[in-house]
Amino acid sequence: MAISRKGCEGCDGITIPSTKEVLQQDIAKNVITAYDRVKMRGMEACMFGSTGTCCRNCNMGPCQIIDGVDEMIGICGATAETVAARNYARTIAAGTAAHTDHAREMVKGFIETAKGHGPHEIKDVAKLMTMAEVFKIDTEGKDKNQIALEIGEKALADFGSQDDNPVTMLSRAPKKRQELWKRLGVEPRGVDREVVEMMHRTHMGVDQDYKNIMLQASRCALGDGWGSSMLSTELTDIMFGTPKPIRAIVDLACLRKDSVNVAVHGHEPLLAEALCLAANDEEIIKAANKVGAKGVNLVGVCCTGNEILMRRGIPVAAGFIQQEMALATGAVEAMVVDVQCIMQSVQEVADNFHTDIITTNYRAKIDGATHIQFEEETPIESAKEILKKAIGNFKKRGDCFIPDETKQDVVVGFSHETINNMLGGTFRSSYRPLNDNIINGRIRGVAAIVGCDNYKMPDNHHEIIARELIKNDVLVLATGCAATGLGRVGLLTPEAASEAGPGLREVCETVGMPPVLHCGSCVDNSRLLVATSAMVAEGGLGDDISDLPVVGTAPAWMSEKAVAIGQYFVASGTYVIFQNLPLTGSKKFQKFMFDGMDEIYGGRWDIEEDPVKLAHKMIARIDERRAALGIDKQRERVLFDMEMRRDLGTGSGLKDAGCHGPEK
Ligand code: SF4
Ligand code: MSK
Repeated sequence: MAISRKGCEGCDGITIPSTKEVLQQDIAKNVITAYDRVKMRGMEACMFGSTGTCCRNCNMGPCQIIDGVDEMIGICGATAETVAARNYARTIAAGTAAHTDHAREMVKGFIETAKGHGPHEIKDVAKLMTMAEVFKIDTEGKDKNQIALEIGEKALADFGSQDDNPVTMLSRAPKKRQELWKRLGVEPRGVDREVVEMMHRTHMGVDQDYKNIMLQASRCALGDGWGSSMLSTELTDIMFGTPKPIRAIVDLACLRKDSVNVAVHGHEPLLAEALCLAANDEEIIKAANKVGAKGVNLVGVCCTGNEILMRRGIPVAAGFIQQEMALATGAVEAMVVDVQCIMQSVQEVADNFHTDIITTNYRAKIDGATHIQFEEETPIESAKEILKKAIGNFKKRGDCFIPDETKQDVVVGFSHETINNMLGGTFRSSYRPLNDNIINGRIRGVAAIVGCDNYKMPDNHHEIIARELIKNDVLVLATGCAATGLGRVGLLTPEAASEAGPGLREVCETVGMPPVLHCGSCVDNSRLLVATSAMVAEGGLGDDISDLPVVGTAPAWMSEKAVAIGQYFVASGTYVIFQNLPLTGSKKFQKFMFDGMDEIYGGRWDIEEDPVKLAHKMIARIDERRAALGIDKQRERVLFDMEMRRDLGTGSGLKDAGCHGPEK
């Protein structure tokens, strides 16, 4: 592409200081970013594609459907609602497939670890025992590896199961929810099977009833959330450790001038964990020293970044929206990628510098990049080969610019277990204090802000929504690139509690926790399913997830995975709101996804472009749920005496992790 940037030309609409700083540098003047490509396209996105009514499922089309216009239905007679539902369902199937293929690799890695192969070990024995119970494995007289092997084999069977039994983890949902799924016939069976059936049913001439299509779409999405994603999260925790609160830093400032910078980008923590181990190996440190570097500085990008941030405190340099910017600093010797959310443009940006893009997974190659296959049987050897290639680039580094001022502290590591211990204490871990604080109104409700960044929208929408929510006493749980963005603006620190409403602030300051809790990567949204089930089990907030004052959003979604995540939350009984969705091209389908879903699942989709209004729609739903539970009155008398403050509980271990709230 032949355009060259002058200063921060094209920076309008960008609010991220480090991005702006990098783009203003001379070294970045030839770097074309996705921001530029959005502008260079010079045309609006296709109306039919954006609203869900473009069908290209057979070669009589493509057909662009206009709702309500008889001449503008499909050649085959497909209506706007059929086409919109089919497209939506296929998006969910694609998102589920991505999570599922990722999860399968993690389960296979877990089995290898259980067999004693490779560098990893069974770290979290308590969680191993919890999973043994879920999988109904007799643990008597067996060592941890034996138990892990049995869990791994049963977990692997959940992907390809051909019988009609539901996936194992579904039993963790509240009983009432399980019964509903059974009645509706949406209990996911083998996860792979649900994706295949979804693709079949949306093939030309098969399922042509939008409500029936969406039943299978829910089943497929539930197979993602309660099946593959949950397996991935739980077994990864057992292998690499369940996250605990840890301090770290985010933003491009975590790159180092004096070290070989290796950015690890993608999703699967097997590669990233191996790189972490190899980076501290004496042979690698010596090789780095030999070229004049202090060592290898590993930094994360996207959800791989979140995985190693949560467990090891390794800094995250960039979320999705800054992947090109990390390279444009000129300070990265190699960007090592595996699967999902890696833009092809990273190669073009890297071509301006000394940087190697190293692909590592046979599924995901990029034209022009170097491929070094990550061998799961010999992970450390693969990781060392990759790092040696990066070290070899260090002396070739030319001018570079690291925006040092933008370094941001964060406290991360809020797994379901952490939240459980945080308010209840290590020795009496329970969701009781969280439920009580919701009942007494100090915490108005819980909102998940998850998912991607998107170049089509201003990059501060996560921040606007989060600030509005915490100001109104809503505790925010964040995952994925949304969490990285919220970290970049300082909301993942206990000090951010000063911006919260009085009730939430009191809870955060007493416990020493941030008002926005980083719960992990995009597969880790399954942690939120476990947390909501635990809240129901604790009692006092109804007997199903749909009774809880809990809502979710992935406002700036980009990936198909976000729609799969949204659908599994809706089908689990949660209100989910995005800034846009490809369903507005059919009035009937949209009404069904909003009101129809609510009638069936007690959870629904919604759309609101304006971030402040979006936050207030979430709050309105929380208040509606509070009123239905009869706890809306409590919010009016949030008085804190010393005894009540003590009741909040301080046995979280958070203070030990250095997470003190502001001194009183
Ligand atoms: Fe057109 Fe029907 Fe073919 Fe879709 S399936 S492209 S609506 S003819
Ligand atoms: S990486 S799926 S941009 S959250 Fe999980 Fe970020 Fe969305 Fe990819």
